[in-house]
Amino acid sequence: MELTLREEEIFKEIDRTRIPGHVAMIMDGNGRWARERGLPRSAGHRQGVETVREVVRFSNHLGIKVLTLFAFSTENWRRPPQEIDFLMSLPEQYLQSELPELVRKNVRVKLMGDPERLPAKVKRAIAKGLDATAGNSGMILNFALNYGARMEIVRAVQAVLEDLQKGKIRPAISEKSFAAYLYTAGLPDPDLLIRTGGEFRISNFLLWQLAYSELWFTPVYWPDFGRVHLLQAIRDFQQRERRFGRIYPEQR
Ligand code: V07
Repeated sequence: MELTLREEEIFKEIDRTRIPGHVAMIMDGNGRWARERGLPRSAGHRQGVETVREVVRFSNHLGIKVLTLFAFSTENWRRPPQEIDFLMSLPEQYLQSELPELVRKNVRVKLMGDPERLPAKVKRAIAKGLDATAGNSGMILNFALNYGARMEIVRAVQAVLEDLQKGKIRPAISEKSFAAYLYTAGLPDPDLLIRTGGEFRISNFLLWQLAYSELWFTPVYWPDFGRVHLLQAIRDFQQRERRFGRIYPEQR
């Protein structure tokens, strides 16, 4: 993969043996990106999909094992119907163009969130993506779609109660046994959360799983997010990690 000079510069500062295993992203700023250009919000979302293509490719290239992208929250249903319609065309659009490459590059597509409310065409497109990549063993590309962390936790508790009532489990729960009821069962917790678009919030994303994650925020709007920014985030992540738990960082 050909890197620009600026990308190369940051890449040199990165320890390739300590790439974060799981990176999660809140892809914010599409609407503002569009408004500042006098374009409809849909133009921002369309450009946002371009960024997803680029980020997925580059994450895989860097050796990231799990990439989790917050595509649509349970709160996003409050947006105008026209915008929701457009957003709901994006999973199909993305998979239509990218699925062959994902299959070829051994990427496994996963979904987290409640599929119930999703339009049938979205469910079909995603089922096809899950199916076509189910046997892949490389990077896991995890799309959070109709996802909300509190809902995830409440559903997990409901499932625990159900298993308890059926006599499948004893009335005891640990962090580990509880985590098995979350959408992320079997996946490592995110090492790094990236949020674009300038807000400093978690916005009901992965509340349980982010307990020990490094958080990285940038004012850059998602459509403008690129390889340079991902490299910066990873470099900063590694510098923070090197200080982790140490009293005197200058003593090596
Ligand atoms: C969406 C593009 C990225 C910026 C944030 C909002 C708009 C990719 C997907 C997607 C989802 C599932 C899947 C394959 C692709 C997507 C929505 C919005 C709803 F299996 N981007 N993207 N889905 N945006």
